[in-house]
Amino acid sequence: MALSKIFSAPLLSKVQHVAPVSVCSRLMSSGPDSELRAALAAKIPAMQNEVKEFRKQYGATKVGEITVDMMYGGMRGMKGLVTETSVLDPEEGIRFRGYSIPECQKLLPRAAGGEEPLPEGLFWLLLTGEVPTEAQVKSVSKEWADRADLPSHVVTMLNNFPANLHPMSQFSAAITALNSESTFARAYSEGVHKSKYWEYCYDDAIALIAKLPTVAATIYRNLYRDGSGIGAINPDLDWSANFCRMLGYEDSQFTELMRLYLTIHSDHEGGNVSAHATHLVGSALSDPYLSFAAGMNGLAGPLHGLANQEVLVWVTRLRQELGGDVTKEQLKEFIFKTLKSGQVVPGYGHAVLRKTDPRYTCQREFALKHLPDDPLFKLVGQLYEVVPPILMDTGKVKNPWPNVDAHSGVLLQYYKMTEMSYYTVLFGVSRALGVMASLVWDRALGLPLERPKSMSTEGLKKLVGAA
Ligand code: AMX
Repeated sequence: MALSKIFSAPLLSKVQHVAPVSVCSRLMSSGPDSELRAALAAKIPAMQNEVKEFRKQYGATKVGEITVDMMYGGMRGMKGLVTETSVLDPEEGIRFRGYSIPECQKLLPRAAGGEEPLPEGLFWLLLTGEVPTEAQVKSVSKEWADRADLPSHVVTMLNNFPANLHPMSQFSAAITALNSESTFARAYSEGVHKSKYWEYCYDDAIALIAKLPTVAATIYRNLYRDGSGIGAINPDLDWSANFCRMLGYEDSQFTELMRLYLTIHSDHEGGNVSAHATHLVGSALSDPYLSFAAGMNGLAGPLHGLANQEVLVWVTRLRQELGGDVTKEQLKEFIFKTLKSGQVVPGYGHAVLRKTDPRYTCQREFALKHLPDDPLFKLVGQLYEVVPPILMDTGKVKNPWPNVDAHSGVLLQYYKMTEMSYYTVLFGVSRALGVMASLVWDRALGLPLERPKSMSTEGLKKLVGAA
């Protein structure tokens, strides 16, 4: 079936005139009957009140000191943001609303016959702080399936990108162009009261998350499957299952991997580049599509999300140079060569973590269960033994341990998704869950325009009394 036939949704017409708020509320598709929206709405007043009271009492309390090194050093360790959805402990790793990854794997609803959590459940948890029931998760799956269609101009745009345009550029551009659908932008231009911003932000967040797999699968098919159709969305399937089908993967184990993958890449508190960029751009009241596109442009950097592509490129080069069976000594030499040429070892190190990333560990557990004898998985295990001591010996790397990106590509390769330049798009689809949940809360709490103060070196020297 031709793509143009699959996507029959009409473009929203451009609204320039000022309409009353009652018209605005009719713009939203996730109306008050949405279970998740109602659960969120019930949480907001108490949280608004809590923050108001807290600020009233402790607004002037100091939470840390800023050093000159922090200002030049990428603001490491500087506490300057409030993010509700998750907290990253340097020693333990991520907790989503207080729950570790193993706890989420245990507590969040799964698909029938599945063992991994459904990302829909994690989104509910991130947004509301509550572990949802199976029925609640199903209602989210249904809403995302119902809203997965793309406007025709986005399909046309995707179909006309040149094959040499990186998948992340295509992804980000399509997300930007999707802002034709923003009910937030429309409501704002129509003069909606700021106390209602979160409602439109929520509606956009739901629509955006629903549409991301369709965007991502269209990119995949165009680039790697000669533009063969992505097929129709099945309203009875969960978000990940529909995504896998659109990509063209029928293996139920791959779908399980995707459920895990899309859950664990979702959120990593507020300071990472993609989350921070989304939050920053959103603070200008740019709509959620524009804000998320900004986050994706950050995710596309090799020190952040593109590291999952970089790992596979690096490992592939390693195998080409050294062959299949490699000794520890050969690995060491290859790593030294990487470092000597002024490059980083991709997949290792972290700006906050000081231990092995639990997102790495849970992927390793998945591999041990499903692909214990895979040669590439074994190589990843060998690297775990060889890389950290070498990085430690440099004397400057603060965290020599592997991060999430050291493992993800190897699993994808096993299930025959070999196109490594696509991997960051998968990361991006998942990251929407965390940063969109945070953006809704940003608007619910009325967080203002973000605008920290910068200084020149001259001004800073004067401030600290330097000669
Ligand atoms: N290989 C080689 N050198 C590394 C290194 C690595 N994996 N990790 C850190 N270093 C170097 C830094 O480049 C820096 O060198 P410099 O002083 O000469 O500039 C020095 O060690 C100190 O860096 P740091 O304080 O330990 O790390 P950071 O907070 O500045 O950076 C990160 C963190 C992730 C960018 C860095 O560890 C890195 O480049 N890792 C490889 C890329 C990667 O895997 N990124 C993905 C991170 C997870 C994610 O966001 N998806």
